[in-house]
Amino acid sequence: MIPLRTLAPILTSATPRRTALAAGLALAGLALAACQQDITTANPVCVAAICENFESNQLASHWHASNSARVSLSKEKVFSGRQALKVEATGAGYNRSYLSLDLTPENGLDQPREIYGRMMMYLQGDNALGGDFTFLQADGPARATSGAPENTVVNYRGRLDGRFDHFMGNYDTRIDADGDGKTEWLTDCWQHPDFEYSSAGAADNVAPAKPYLIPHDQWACVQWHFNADQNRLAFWLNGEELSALTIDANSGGTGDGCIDPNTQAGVWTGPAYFSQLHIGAEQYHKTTLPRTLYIDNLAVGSSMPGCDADAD
Ligand SMILES: [Ca+2]
Ligand SMILES: [Ca+2]
Repeated sequence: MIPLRTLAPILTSATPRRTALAAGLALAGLALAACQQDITTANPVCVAAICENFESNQLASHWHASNSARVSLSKEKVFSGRQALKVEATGAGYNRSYLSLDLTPENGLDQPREIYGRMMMYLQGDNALGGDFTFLQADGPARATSGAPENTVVNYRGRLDGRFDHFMGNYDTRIDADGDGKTEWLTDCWQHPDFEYSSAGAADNVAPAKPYLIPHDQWACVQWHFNADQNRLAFWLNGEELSALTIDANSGGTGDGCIDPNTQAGVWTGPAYFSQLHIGAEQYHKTTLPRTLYIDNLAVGSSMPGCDADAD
């Protein structure tokens, strides 16, 4: 088997360069155009532990697609090269269209307790505001000290909230030993930017600040930092830190709320380590509509891959 990192030679990685990012994103049109023109001549080397640009003829065997019909390589939209990952969420209740990777030494990371990541994401505008979904998840086994039952899986998630299609953080814990479809260790916590929403009508609605809105019909750079030891989640969108979403010691380890705030006292307790990474779409609610997104240029490692790394 060819190691994944050798399949994706066009990515580069860099420590965070906020100024460079901001400048690069101010020139996003230029950068995107440059990337979409001809990457075959680009020759930067991806130095992140995990890199994937989706250019191979088929998904490498270490990637596990939850369903090959809705998680596929596509030439319809690309950020780099000739292909990207196409994800089609069906709407109308729970469905999962994930591409998953075990975080093992063979795949570039050995059960890390801290990961940084970057991916380019293109959310189609069709069915905008059509319910929420997770597009990024890292998970692993609960720490024994959390009090969670054995075999509980802890999920750190980057998620879209369909009220404004804005970025939100989500924490969940899953154990269903009795097989009734319900977790026996319920948390399901959320963290949002400021907004006002009334189901009575849009007139009173106040959307989150623009940096928190996930753009439609264009590529956006999503970055994240998860630290299990520090109970930390942090996100960036198009190079801007989404500081209102950060969960860490400064936030008291908690977010805006949880379905059951008593479990773990609402603290987003990290897993013992991250054992899997998932990208794609997972929807939950009956009212969700079908959504299509594309993902390209994934990089994950022990330092932050930049948004502008591929703009040459
Ligand atoms: Ca590509
Ligand atoms: Ca159960």
